[in-house]
Amino acid sequence: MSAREFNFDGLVGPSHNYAGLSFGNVASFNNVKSASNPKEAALQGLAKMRALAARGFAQAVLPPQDRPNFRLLRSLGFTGSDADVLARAFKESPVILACAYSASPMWTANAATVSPSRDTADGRVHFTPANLNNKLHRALEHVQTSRTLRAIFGDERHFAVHDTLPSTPAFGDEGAANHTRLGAHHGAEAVELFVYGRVEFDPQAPAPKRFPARQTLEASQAVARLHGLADARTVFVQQNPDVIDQGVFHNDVIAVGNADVLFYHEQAFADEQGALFQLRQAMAGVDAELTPIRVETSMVSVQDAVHSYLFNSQLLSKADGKMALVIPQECQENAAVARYLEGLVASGGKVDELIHFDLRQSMRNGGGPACLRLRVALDEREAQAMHQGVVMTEALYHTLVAWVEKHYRDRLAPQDLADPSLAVEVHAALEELSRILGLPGLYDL
Ligand code: SUG
Repeated sequence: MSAREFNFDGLVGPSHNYAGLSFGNVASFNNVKSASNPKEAALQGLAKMRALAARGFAQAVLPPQDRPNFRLLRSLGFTGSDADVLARAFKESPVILACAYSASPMWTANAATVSPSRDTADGRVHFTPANLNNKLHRALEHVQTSRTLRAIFGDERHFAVHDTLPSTPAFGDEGAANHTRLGAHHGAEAVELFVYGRVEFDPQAPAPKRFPARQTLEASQAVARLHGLADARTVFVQQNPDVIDQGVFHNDVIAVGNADVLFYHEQAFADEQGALFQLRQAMAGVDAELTPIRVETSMVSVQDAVHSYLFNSQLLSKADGKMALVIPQECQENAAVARYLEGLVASGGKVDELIHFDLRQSMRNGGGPACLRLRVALDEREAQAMHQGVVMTEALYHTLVAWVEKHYRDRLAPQDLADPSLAVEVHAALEELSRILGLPGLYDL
């Protein structure tokens, strides 16, 4: 049966701000404490969704999460009324308050790992929400993410939403940002590639020295087991620890796959030749041939890749068999990257089109086009079985733009997180959003 790849983009929440919470993520660190514009951030994300939906790509939206997370604040000893909790947290630990307020669920590539039904033993689509346990602000996400995925993919004849892995360093799991499928096309059986940063139970295995490796081999293996993936069609490869130390905190900052194409930087993997060999062998088993697009350091340095987010792009299959590369506008502002891209589309290869977006608000926290989307390949029956209210249409786009215009602020500075009315505004916005999306009870408000 044919299948389409839906991109579920995260709708940026009303508390989007720059708190410098992600050690190892260069952009997050560099923009700490600058003022954000949540309204602009949400509109930039919606513009991307609308444009891609209008081009005929299957597009849906994942809603933001309730913030601040009062459960976290209360569990850490901030007591009293909601206003008291906020005031005390701001005074005693503004960084914890920022964690409770983070709009990080917008980066839905980290929401879960998804295996389409063609790959799994029981023929259902499997989801494992990521525990994101490397960072406090992100470790909060999986509770609502699980609830949201179960609301959208509730039909157990077609979908299985697993519990997250144990939230402990051995099972650090960052979801689809370290996972991709390679095969002939979206509807075909494919090889699932898991890229990990370190190995918990092998202290001899190479690991980064400066910045954390967020994904473990043990976590990737557990997800593959839970999803019932065949060994012969599952490949685990290690990310190059040196690039993690240069700011490549997820594999999707240095590589992206789509259908038979793997677009990657020559320094992406610890053992490039070994990775290609394993992939080619596994892909032979699904009658597909790998098309590598390898970018050399002499053309684009790791630093240029990290600053432009060249590889945090979406590779999208078009009806004519070619692919479009969805890039952030920063790629055109970087001379080496712009030159490389010009050559790429002129080369006569699979990628023959560039689609660029202004995603500056998200980019300033280290989130490019690919961070903002979770890929879910669905056949026609599965696409019908999921909740329909999240599918991006022209009508939904306009409704959401009006909703953003009504509820979002256009400036959030660090001290604004202490303002008790912000919490009230976020609540009101989400209550209305759950109605718009036809998901009553989505939040525990
Ligand atoms: O986890 N930034 C996110 C960016 C996630 C990007 N996702 C992918 N590469 N798939 C992170 O580092 C910054 C939040 C702050 O500093 O306020 C943040 O969480």
